Amino acid sequence: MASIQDFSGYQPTWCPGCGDWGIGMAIKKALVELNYSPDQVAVVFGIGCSGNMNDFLNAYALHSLHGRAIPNAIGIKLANHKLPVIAVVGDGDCYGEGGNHFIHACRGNHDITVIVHDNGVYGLTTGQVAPTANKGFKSKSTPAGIVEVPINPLSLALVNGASFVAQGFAGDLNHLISLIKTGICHQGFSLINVLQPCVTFNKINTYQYYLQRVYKLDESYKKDDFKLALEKALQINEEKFPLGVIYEKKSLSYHQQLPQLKDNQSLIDKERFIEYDKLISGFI
Ligand SMILES: Cc1ncc(C[n+]2csc(CCOP(=O)(O)OP(=O)(O)O)c2C)c(N)n1
Ligand code: SF4
Ligand SMILES: [Mg+2]
Repeated sequence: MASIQDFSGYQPTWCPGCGDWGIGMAIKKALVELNYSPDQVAVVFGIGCSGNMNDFLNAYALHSLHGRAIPNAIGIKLANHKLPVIAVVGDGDCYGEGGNHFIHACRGNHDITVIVHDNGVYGLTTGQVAPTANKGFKSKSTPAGIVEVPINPLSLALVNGASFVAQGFAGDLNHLISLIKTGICHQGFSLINVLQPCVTFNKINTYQYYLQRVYKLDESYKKDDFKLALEKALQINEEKFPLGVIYEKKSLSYHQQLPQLKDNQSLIDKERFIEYDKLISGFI
């Protein structure tokens, strides 16, 4: 069985106290507890402090372009659908620059797990405003306060057809590990939006801020009730943050409906894809 050490790459360079430390550890622990070894999972990273985890996590990894982690993750999944595929992204990356990809991954029910570091800022580029920041948030790029209203990631995913929507907190490791494990095991698109304090550039959404506003959904919560899920998602707008699986439904994922994969043989194992030169010879 693999250990945390097997999944560990270089020593992280995140600021001391950053929520990314908790998320990084939660991902490693979830993979260990699911009994994977580093060669049995693919992880695609966006660009950002979140994306820097590419160097700190040992697995089959791809450090993609800013905003383009999701289409790369989908490509990997379609080529080798038996491999669990995770995308680790920032809120700027996923809901800003790559917002279009996020919407289409939800409606396609692509079987990937998207873990978003929701910190309200562009951390790596030193604190410009991200689309999850509250209206009026002052940053280097919005010295007078941001004019737009924030994106609500949970409701965005829900109304676009995501079959698994969850929210975690970087300050609650055990709960986050369990959410990540459930998300990876879910068949279809899974979003785990993680509230992540950026201790350097966001002095509003701190650990204290979240500790006063998060609450856990209890056992009696009905995860398959879409209207209730939407209600919970909209609570974010009132600065109340439900933690847990907000919505979960069973439905066929994208690759399960592809005629090319009906025989369940991975594309990379099919004869015509092995002879790649032959495949492209007609185009050159
Ligand atoms: C196409 C493109 N645009 C802009 C950048 C510059 N850039 C790098 S990281 C980043 C912001 C990252 O913010 P976020 O996705 O929220 O991640 P965080 O650093 O907060 O984890 C930007 C704008 C880039 N690398 N590529
Ligand atoms: S800048 Fe913010 S998000 Fe980036 S490592 Fe530092 S605390 Fe974390
Ligand atoms: Mg960010």
